[in-house]
Amino acid sequence: MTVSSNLSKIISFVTSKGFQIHPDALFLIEKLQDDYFQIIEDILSGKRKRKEESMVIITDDIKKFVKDSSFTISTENNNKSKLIVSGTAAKAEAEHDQYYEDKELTKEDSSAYSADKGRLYKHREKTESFKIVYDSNDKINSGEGVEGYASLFRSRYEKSLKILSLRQDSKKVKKIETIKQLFNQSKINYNSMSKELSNNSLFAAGLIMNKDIKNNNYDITIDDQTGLLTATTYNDELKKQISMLTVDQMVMIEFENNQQRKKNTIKNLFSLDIPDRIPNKSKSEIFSILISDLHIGSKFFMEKEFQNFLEWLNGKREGEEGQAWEEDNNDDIISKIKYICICGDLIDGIGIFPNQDKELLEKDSFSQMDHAISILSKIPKHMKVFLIPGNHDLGRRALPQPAIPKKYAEKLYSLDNVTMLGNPCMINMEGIKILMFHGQSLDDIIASIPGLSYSKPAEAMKLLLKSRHLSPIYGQRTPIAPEKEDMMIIEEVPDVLHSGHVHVIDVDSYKGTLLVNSGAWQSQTPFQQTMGITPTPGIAIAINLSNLKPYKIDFNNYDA
Ligand code: D5M
Ligand code: FE
Ligand code: ZN
Repeated sequence: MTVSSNLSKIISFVTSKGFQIHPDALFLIEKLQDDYFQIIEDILSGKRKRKEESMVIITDDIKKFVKDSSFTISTENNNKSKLIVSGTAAKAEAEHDQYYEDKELTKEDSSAYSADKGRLYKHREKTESFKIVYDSNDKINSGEGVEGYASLFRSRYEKSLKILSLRQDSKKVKKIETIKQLFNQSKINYNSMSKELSNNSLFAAGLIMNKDIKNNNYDITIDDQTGLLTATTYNDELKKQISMLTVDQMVMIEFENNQQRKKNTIKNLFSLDIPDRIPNKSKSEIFSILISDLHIGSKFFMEKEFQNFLEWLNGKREGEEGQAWEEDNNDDIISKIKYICICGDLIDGIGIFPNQDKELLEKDSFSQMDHAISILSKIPKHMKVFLIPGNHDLGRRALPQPAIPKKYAEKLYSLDNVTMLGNPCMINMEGIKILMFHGQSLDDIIASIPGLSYSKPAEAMKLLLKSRHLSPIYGQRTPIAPEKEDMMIIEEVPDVLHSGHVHVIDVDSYKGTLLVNSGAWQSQTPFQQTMGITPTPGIAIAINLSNLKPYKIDFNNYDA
């Protein structure tokens, strides 16, 4: 990389943040080489915290920053020569420990550093930088029976309310109990209707208990832990809006109470939704591969295509190009791949549905697992693999699912480059937040929301973001465990939502979040045929983390 391109990168980075940089400071920071973007971020966040009026980065900002981080700066020839970032070994070590504590990197990353002591900045560029933001596996602690479900829904309501409270108009929300008291008071004293009621608009928020289509109206009933409230609409636009909501998701209703008709008439409806935003991007061009649903052990597992994929990962297929989801090609993806996300259904399992054994090549899940392990161990060791379970894998079936238990996958746990996680989980990869969820609930969503189909799973995934919940519908096909805490709520907005389960590749985006359904490596099974599901197997999705651009890499019709 030339110096001038470094300088222009720094300038455009700083200006993209709404700041400017003094030429001397630019010269100084450029000498810091590898880590200047992080340093600029830290300087700007310090400036914002101190509410500084100046929007210009000057040399003092940089010197102050570098000193703060316990390194000393020594400059030679009046700043004209190289700026040396030096420190004692102990200082560097402490900084290193802090860095890895902050990033929660794995031991092997950390020990790799030790072999290269003193070259911290250089090293940061080379190692992968990831953090498990949350892993449902770590929190699984089932409640008991009915009390478990009561606390699960209490948790869902409370977490949803917290998300809702970020909306300005949510301040007007009243408890249903309070609203009912207001109604009773105004019934007793007809002449003096309370101010709240005469204001016309009331706000309530709760989980949707019921949606009821009548001839020309739509009723919706919500529960906010203090009571139930039913509201009605005759308006076509609102009726359509209600049809797109799932039961058991949180909704805020603005309504008016019509005393004569004894009805609450809906004026507006709001789901939690995600805010429109610009997603995070990694600083350098790093790729993450998204795949799912291998179904190893099934007669329909496409082993040949998957071996092609493994060969490609191992660089044995030079010249194969990734096809951009839209237009231009990228012929150099392999050298930039650092991560592989596998979104569940690693094996086909046994007894998952009636007569499944007729579709199995390997009729016990242990031999399926052994096969799976021998396949996954062919992934190059410098690529970090994140693996979550699906409904065909070993372990608990109900959501949230713990990581595939160690007793069934000892060897996978011993592979240095594999991290076993629960379903769902969120990983911060080079600054990009990827939410991984196998996607079991998509069946219920596709079945209950008009206009959705198995051929466009990303449309169904949008509903997950809108409802801020990965499995909003309770009591249908998706088993949900009576956990004390609802871990399926989407508390943190992801940059990428990765699912599988549907076996159909689909990529879309919603309010800045990239939605990826990463298809399958299993051809159409007789069961899927009877269900009318046409999979699109044998394709991997690669994501350029520096711009969230998706690439489709098709391993069908490749020569062996
Ligand atoms: O799911 C593979 C595909 O089959 C996916 O599109 C969902 C669909 N599927 C799975 N189970 C059912 C049931 N019980 N009814 C209808 N459709 C279903 P996989 O999890 O890989 O079997
Ligand atoms: Fe599957
Ligand atoms: Zn599945």
